[in-house]
Amino acid sequence: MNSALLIVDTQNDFCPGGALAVPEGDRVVPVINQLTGKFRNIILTQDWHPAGHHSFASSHSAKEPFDEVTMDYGRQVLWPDHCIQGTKGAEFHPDLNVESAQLIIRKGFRKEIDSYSGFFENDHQTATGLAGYLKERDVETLYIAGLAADFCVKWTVLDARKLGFQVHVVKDAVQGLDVNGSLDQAWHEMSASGAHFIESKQLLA
Ligand code: VGL
Ligand code: ZN
Repeated sequence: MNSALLIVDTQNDFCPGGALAVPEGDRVVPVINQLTGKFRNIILTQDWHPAGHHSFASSHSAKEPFDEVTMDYGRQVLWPDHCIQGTKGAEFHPDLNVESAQLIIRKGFRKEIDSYSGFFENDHQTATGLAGYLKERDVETLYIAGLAADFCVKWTVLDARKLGFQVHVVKDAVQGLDVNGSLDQAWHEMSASGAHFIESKQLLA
């Protein structure tokens, strides 16, 4: 059975010093780099927004980052401007081993809709193409790492489970933002979805 390492949004803006920094987000980088040696299939996702993206608080009058609004597709947290196409913040962390990746899925590139999951945009309907790619490559098991545990990692995990993939979240290779309890909730939701949790050392052994 084929497996793949799926590395979610390990980009400068989600690391300390970035526009939407995950506390200790950069801790995942050396862990992920060790894991890449163990996989033949490595896939990256990259948050990739145009300036003025509707998920940015700056695109709404009288809204602050981390406020919520209702979009056509449902609730949306508003974020500081981040991962703007072509900027340093949107680049992968400089120490991340990206050479071994065979596919980069960019997401969130349409102004009107956010995309947390690597599989679907936030309408939960518009596919990114990742599921088709994995299917054609006979990949059935995913090991998931990256940022942020409670947003893009969580939604990628939930969609992967819905699509029937076996999912292992590498616990020490993810870090969360924790907005109003979102991290605890994410662990519960991922667990309830049937995802498994492992430590990197179990994979490296
Ligand atoms: C993410 C918020 C906004 C993530 C991306 O990668 O978890 N979070 N855009
Ligand atoms: Zn984003």
